Amino acid sequence: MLFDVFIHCKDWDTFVSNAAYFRQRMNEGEFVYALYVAVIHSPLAEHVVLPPLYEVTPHLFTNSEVIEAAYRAKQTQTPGKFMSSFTGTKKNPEQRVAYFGEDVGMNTHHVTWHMEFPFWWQDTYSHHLDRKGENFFWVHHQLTVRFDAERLSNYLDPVDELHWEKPIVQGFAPHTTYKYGGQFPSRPDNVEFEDVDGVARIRDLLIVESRIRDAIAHGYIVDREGKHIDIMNERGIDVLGDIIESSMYSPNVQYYGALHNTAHIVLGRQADPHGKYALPPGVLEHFETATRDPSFFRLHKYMDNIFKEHKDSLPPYTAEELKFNEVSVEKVSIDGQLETFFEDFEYSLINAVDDTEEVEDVEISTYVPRLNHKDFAFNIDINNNGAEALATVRIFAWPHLDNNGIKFSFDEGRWNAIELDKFWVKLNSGTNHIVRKSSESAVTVPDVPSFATLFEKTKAALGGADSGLSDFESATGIPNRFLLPKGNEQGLEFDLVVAVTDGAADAAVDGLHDNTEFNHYGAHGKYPDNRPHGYPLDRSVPDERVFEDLPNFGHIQVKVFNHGEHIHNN
Ligand SMILES: [Cu+2]
Repeated sequence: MLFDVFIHCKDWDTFVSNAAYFRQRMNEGEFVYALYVAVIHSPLAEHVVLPPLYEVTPHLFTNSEVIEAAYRAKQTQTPGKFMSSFTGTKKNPEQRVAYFGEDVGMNTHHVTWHMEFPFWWQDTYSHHLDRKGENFFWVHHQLTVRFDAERLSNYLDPVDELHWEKPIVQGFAPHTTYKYGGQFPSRPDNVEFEDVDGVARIRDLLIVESRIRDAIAHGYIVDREGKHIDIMNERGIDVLGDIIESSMYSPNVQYYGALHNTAHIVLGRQADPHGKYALPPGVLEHFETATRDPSFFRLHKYMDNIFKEHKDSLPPYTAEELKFNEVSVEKVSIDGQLETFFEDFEYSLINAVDDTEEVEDVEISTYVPRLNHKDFAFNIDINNNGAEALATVRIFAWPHLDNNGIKFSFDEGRWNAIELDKFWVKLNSGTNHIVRKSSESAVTVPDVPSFATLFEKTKAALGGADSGLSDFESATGIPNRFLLPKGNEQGLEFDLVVAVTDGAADAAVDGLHDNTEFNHYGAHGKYPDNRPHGYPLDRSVPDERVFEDLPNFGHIQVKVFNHGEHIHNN
């Protein structure tokens, strides 16, 4: 309802006045959520840069131990800077990849994506969210394959999919607390699923799953009126995404249910499925905290495999469809080392503690280690024997070997491919040398400056200076720090592939080659790429010679190193 109020405001003054009024009267969490979604979508709030959520609601991003220290600092009026550590201990193998699921930037990415594409969105608010269902598949698919690459970097097996009739292998102790309402519940290892009162029975989830798998096998979805919607085409994935999430775009919620949303709640409530202990909702029930729990990735592996069933049912691309006139990729190489490291990142906890006018604020912050990578650039040499042409360049990488040291087949590899970049260029006749920097990746976003910096720059802008904040207008994307998986000491080997395809055929809007700021996940207006997400690796590849013989396709081996470097800031 609060979002409704904001989105229907007709001018800036009304919008801001309503925000100020309801800030005093609404539940804090609801207020922040409604305001953020409204700022992202309202035409009135275009160009507004939202402060990083980990500084607005720090409770959802750091440990209760750190939050307690913050309260003590405030009470005793002693400034403090506290170390946040990841939740487990070395006895838990999952701890080796906690830097991924518990990263404040990753958590922000996940919640921001869900704010760009709310499952409850209705087009009557203002506009249609183009390819929302497909985007739902793709953003979570990328999290799934990226997490597996992090696991390989740390000598862990890939994630197994969740199974309703088998125990939830990993437990989770969140060490996280609500600002109001107590600790997030914990779950021991190997819990068996139980029905959740008032939410769903496990057998209902199994039934809904089998209806979805049936639709995939049939190649069509049955809508509310009983009409068939064909999904055996490149737009099928979009309808399936709407159904599986499910969103208001689902053509038949009554029949296909809301597998993903219900699963999050059912999994999140396994600590108190019958509400006997009045425990608050689990971490899986908030977008900010969900990726902290390793079972998030089990749940999404399960969804991802349903999507795979559909993608694999579509006819593979032929060489004819994939080739691009007279264009060939001559050489692909990397400038610099693909190397990752850890660094301490500090952010303010001032909003974690309550504020009163009589009590002075003191500086309270936390720092946490986080993954980053050294700068590098892709070098791509392209030969164009035809006339000047617009081209789409798509760069992916997949681990060369699986957890048993066995080489991935092309077909397994392409499904595990991490999308590193996608951009449009104008190719001249003859040779073209393209240098694309890691910082330019369209799938990533830079870190939003701190609240304090945003205040300063805004003040300066009011005084006439350029705010210099336009890079941060959209925070929807993977943090650029996470562009590369961690890798390891010996270098984790990846297959890096570059597909150069016909830009004129791919582009859904004009002038893409001029736009280097194109936001990969952006929801406003028409999605700029006509091709399905993951193209041309989104469909099964029964014969890899189709790709290996394709002139406009480059394929090299690279290694990602991590030498244990950690840059401390204190
Ligand atoms: Cu999600």
